[in-house]
Amino acid sequence: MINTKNKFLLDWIDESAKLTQPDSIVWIDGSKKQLDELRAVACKTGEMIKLNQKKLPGCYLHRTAVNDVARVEGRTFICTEKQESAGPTNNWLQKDEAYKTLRKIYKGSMKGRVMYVIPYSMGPIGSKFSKIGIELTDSIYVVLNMAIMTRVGQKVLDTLGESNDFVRGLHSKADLDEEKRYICHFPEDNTIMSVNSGYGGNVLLGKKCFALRIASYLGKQEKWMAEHMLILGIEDPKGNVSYIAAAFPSACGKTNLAMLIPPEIYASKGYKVWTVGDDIAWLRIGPDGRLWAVNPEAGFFGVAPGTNMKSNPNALKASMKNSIFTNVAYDIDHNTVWWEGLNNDPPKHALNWKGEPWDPASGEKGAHPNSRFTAPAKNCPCISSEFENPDGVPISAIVFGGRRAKTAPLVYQARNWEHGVFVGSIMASETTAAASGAVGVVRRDPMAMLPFCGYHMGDYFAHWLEMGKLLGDKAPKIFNVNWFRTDENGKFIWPGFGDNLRVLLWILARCNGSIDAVETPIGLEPKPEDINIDGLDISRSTLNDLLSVDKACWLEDVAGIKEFYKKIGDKLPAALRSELKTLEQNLK
Ligand code: OXD
Ligand code: MN
Repeated sequence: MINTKNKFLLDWIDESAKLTQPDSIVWIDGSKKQLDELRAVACKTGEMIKLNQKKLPGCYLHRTAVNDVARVEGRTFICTEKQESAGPTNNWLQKDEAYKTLRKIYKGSMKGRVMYVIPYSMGPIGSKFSKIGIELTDSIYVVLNMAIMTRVGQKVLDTLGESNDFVRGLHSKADLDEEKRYICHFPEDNTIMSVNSGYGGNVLLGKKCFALRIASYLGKQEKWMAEHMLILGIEDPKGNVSYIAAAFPSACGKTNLAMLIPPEIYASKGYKVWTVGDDIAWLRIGPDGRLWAVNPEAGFFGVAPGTNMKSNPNALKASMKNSIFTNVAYDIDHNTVWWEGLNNDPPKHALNWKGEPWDPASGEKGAHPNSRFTAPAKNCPCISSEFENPDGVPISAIVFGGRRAKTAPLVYQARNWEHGVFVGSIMASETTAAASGAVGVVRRDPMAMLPFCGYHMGDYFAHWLEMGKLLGDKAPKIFNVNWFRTDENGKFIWPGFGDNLRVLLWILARCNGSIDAVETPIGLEPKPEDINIDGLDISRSTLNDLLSVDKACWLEDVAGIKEFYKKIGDKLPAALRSELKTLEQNLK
């Protein structure tokens, strides 16, 4: 039985229950017994399917409504007193107006349903990095996913005590009406309200909503950072581990990089890679003045299609126990799951992600392209021993990246922190054929935070600059990578995947000062001979191509950056404007 005397919490639950009118209220204690009971209920109602327990122990399948399969950026709002606080890159609603609109939609939305109260911690419970949230929801699917993605239960309430310092999250599926779907954030009130969706990214409120949008705002006030970054550790043959935090827009292989498998020539020498996180990093200045990071999450919410024993065996293994699959194909004969890119052997008798009979020969997809697995981090064979460390891990390098066919070289280093913030602010990725719309269109996505920053982007850049001042000479070095350069036939030049370790090792060598670099108009690049290509099917001259800076391409990019900076407006820090000028001069 759950126990709390927290008056702020009890009053808010009371108020929310009066509004949404559930039949009953159930507190989630995080126990296996309670979660098992909820799984049984969900299987009975058809909300989940219990999969083959021999092949996939503890695993379930869930299908969302067909109109509810992805994050909805157009329906995601930052709700503040003044529009300026949300800035030009966020959808904004005046906060009192938003509350008024939402109250109407929530009214009676939980009638005939149970309201579950989920106390959760982002970050190891009790760590100085960590923050507490309470999510109220009418979805068992949300409860079970939150129990994987976060730390849930009584211990969280014990840590919260009588404090008002928690993020309030109210979620109701309501009737999944797209027109009335709202994912609203009230950073000034530590509050999130999500209604008319049942899809993970919109409803697992600990993730993008709290750990990025609300937390980025809190980080600005409290002088820390919430970033859309993976965290990985690289162990050298002597057993020393160095940590890298890296930000990439969607569809750039973040989870694969976080779980990288060292190529044989490195593995045989004793190099290892350890995963701390695959999506979000909370970063603070430690007592030693360096930047330290924790992964606030406890699980992976990974994209299923394309995940296989070659691309990411660690993620695949992590998902084979105590995991929830969402919107993948269902193998009727074996009571298991399948997705495009898992293997070349689609099931003979199957249902597609919508639950309809599906013939793989039809050319239609079995799994939705954004189908997911929710897997406990501790299942991952390469999970770091520091994953639960309440003090986090010290970050040596920050890496930005994107998908650029021609512009960005394989790797370059920023000349200093300010230049590094500039490099992050001009991040961009080109659209692929996988997404709808034109191919090769450049999308600006500074620090991969465009959809996730809970306040004005100009203030966000200023916060990065301020953190650099606080860190001084202890600041991590900043780099940019591009695994996606193509040749004249549009083929990728760099092999990517495990071989990206070759680039990460150059980065670490730069961090410990053991290697020189070459000045270029855009920053510091490796001497071609300093990237190890032993055992690769590429030549030194190809490597030269990968590192070349095409001035015409870059000048075109400068024009794109100017346009983007114009959108940011007056709040764009002068330091970034001056970095842009320097870049332009260097190129001319
Ligand atoms: C995610 C995303 O789901 O960035 O992690 O879209
Ligand atoms: Mn993400």
